[in-house]
Amino acid sequence: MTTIALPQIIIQSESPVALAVREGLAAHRKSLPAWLFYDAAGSHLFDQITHLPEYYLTRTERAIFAANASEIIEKALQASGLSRLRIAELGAGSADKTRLLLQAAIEFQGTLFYEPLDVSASALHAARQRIEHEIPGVHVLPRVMDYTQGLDFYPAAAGERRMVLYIGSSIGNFEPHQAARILEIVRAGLEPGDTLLLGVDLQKDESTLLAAYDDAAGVTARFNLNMLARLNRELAADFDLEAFAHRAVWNPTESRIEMHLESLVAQRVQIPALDLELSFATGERIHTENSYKYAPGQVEAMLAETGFNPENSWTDERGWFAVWLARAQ
Ligand code: AVI
Repeated sequence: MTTIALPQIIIQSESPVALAVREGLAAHRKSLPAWLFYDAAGSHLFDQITHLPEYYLTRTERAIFAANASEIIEKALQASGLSRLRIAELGAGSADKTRLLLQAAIEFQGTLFYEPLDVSASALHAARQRIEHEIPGVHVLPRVMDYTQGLDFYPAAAGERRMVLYIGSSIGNFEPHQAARILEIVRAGLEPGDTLLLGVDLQKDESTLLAAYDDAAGVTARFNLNMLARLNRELAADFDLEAFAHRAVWNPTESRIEMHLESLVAQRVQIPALDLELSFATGERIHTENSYKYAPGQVEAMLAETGFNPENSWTDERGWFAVWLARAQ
């Protein structure tokens, strides 16, 4: 009897985490993408960051909404010729500050459809339960989606205008060309007259910025180092967290805070799941995040270039953070 040897097909498929780590750490200048921060432990640490005294961003944006939510909703409806809003939110997460806007919209129109979009189904589920419980009249329609790859909203009903929230300065974590691309994606999902509410952290003195990204209690350091802890957990890597230090640096040329993890000694690290051995020199860094700080004119130019008319903006008394209401042209 003849035996026929069948060709062996080996399918190699790496997870998004494995692919990102291989690409970032095998490079000459080592880096890891900022989305790797947000596993369960990292999301919890980020939540702690938002309550730190030095991290002014969340508190300042919330104060802008607390003072101006009704006016924001009124302006979004104005000039639209339509009488009702439906609100979508990109990267909604816990949707905490959003409540102020949802509450204001309910006061105008009694009921509201709210479509939070996020990559985390569990964060969306929790936000839905909380919001429907806390703000009667809001119907939450969660969508699990990576908005950087494209957008797909539920259709608006007749007489409804859409308002998309992109708040928290999330746009600041993208390179300016990627940020513009995201605004183009949002614009493509809107009808003329719909609006975008964009929250952006502004340029300010270096010491305020450095303190916000290197707090005295060390929470941001733990957030940054959690990225290595995550690789230890998920890829069986052997990063020694004591042998790396958190560094926050202001880059004035690019107008951004950079976060890095600096190797404190010459060392080797194994990542068995990737069959990878890395070597680090003393002082060598892994670049983990950029957080761009914009001037108001730059934001308005980017909005105009991507098909929006920046109609109104609100800021705090120190001019540290600003929120734009921009209408799709
Ligand atoms: C989510 N993002 C707007 C934060 C920021 O300020 O860039 C992430 C962060 N990184 C360190 N602290 C907070």
